[in-house]
Order: sequence, then C-alpha cells, then structure tokens
Amino acid sequence: MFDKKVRDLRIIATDIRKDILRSLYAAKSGHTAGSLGAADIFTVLYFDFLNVDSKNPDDDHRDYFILSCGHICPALYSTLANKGFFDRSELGTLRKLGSRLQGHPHRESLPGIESTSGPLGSGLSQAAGLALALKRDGKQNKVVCLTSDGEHDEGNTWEAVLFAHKYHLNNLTVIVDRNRIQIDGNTEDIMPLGSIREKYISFGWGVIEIDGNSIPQIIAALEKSTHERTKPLVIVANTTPGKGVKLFENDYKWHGKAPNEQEFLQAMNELEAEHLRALNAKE
Ligand SMILES: Cc1ncc(C[n+]2csc(CCOP(=O)(O)OP(=O)(O)O)c2C)c(N)n1
Ligand SMILES: [Mg+2]
Repeated sequence: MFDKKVRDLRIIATDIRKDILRSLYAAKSGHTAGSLGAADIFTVLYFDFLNVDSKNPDDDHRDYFILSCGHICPALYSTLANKGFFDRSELGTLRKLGSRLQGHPHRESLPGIESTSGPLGSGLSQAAGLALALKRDGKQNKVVCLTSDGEHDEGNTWEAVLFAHKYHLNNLTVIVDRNRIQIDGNTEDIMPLGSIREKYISFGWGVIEIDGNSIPQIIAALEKSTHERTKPLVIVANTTPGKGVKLFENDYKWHGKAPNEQEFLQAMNELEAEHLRALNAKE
C-alpha cells in the first residue's frame, strides 16, 4: 500500500545523504560509511518522532537525542540543517578551522546538539544519567541514544546497560547501529559481538530488532517505544554501512574516508536517481 509519509521520509533521507556527501567532499576527510548507513534512522527521528523545535532548541519539553558515536556527525549536522536548526550552506565548513561543525560534535557550538561526543562508549552513560534525572523530576521528555556496534567493545557501554536496568529507565530508548564494521575491520573479526539482541535481553532490557534502513520498520519500532513499559528499550538496527552508494556499501575501508572527485560525482548521480525513484513512487 502506498504510504505518503514513508515516501516523503525517503525523499528527505536522500537529501540528507546528498548533504552528508557534499560536506565530506568539501572537508576531504570524515566518516562516510556510518553516516550514510544511519541516515534513515536520523530522518525518522527528526522528521517523524522526536519532539524538537529548531526555533526553540532549548525548550524544556523537548525530547533529547544523544549521539554517542560522534564520528558519524555528518549525518547529525545534515539532519539538523535540513530541519532548520542552521543554514545548509554551513555544511560546507565541516572540519574547517573555526567552524561550528567540528569532526566530532560539540554541545555548545551548534543549536540542537545535546552532547559532546567522539570518545566512544560514553554517550549511553550520559543518556542514562539524563533519563534518570528526568524521571526523578517527573518529566515526560523522551531520551533516545544512538550507539554503534563498535562502541559495544567499550566497558563503559555495559556499565550504562546495567545502570539503566537497575533504575528501570523506561524513558530511555537506545538504538544500536549494527552495521557490522568498525575502524579497521568487520566487528566479528576485530571483537566478536555475536547477538546484541540476546546480550541486552540477558541484561534485562526490552529488545526490538529491525532493518535499520527500512523507514517503515524504524517508524514502527519508535512508535512501540512510546508504549507503556517498565524497562529500558534497545532497538537493534541492522544497517548497511555506506547505504545508498554501491561503491561504499559493506566495506569497512569507508569507515573514515571521504570520496575523491570521481567517487563523489558517481555517488551523487546514484543518490539523484534514488531521489527521483522516491519522488515518482505511485500514489
Ligand atoms: C574511546 C575511543 N577509542 C577509539 C576511538 C577511535 N575510533 C573512532 S571510530 C572507531 C570505530 C568504532 O566502531 P563503529 O563506531 O562501529 O564504527 P563505524 O560503524 O562507523 O565504522 C574507533 C575505534 C574513539 N573515537 N574513541
Ligand atoms: Mg559499526
């Protein structure tokens, strides 16, 4: 069945992917695979799910999004710019000296950024602390944290998993970007994680596992996260690193590399074709 909301979100996701690549190409460095792979998650979060207002970014009633794997900030920056938090032209300053768009996000530099990140494994602790404080204050704001699979090699992540269970953080939703790559190889070769789903279940969490590049599945999982619950919830989102550009897909070598001119032009053509496909989807 044709779903206009899904069609519109697909178009936005393609716009965000194109902006990610424009900014990486201008910077001539940065993280391509993770940023493209998580673009559908960012799209649904900011254009369908989170209660955030670009005109009033510090609103007391806002939901909090904590990006733990800060290196994929080109996706966050492109999303915030497309959502109107700042002008899209600023995306061209990624990683430049003096820019507000540093290679890893800085909370006080840009409106809409809730946490400074880059050192892996610390975002989930920040999100859990925030969720506990909100709960104790009787507040209704939701907390969503995006972590990567590579961050599950960090002990701090698992301390936060224990903590969130202990304090019944039913206002906390974690999304794991399960793209199966990390900086210098496939996760299962570097440090096998096995079933992230089973691990979280054994730590007492609720778990939903989805295709993290399926916009309908992301919408449904986030919608379920709002149902009455007693536990913290993790959405294990299986994503394709580099999603949208065949040359970059499923290859860890694109973890931290920006496209050259030829790769950039080829990628933009592919994304343009995807944009047209989404636009022409039949009602
Ligand atoms: C504490 C810490 N150790 C090492 C790094 C260097 N580093 C940056 S990204 C990365 C890979 C982590 O894997 P993942 O987040 O799954 O990467 P991706 O899926 O984007 O390839 C590493 C080791 C870091 N940022 N922080
Ligand atoms: Mg990864």
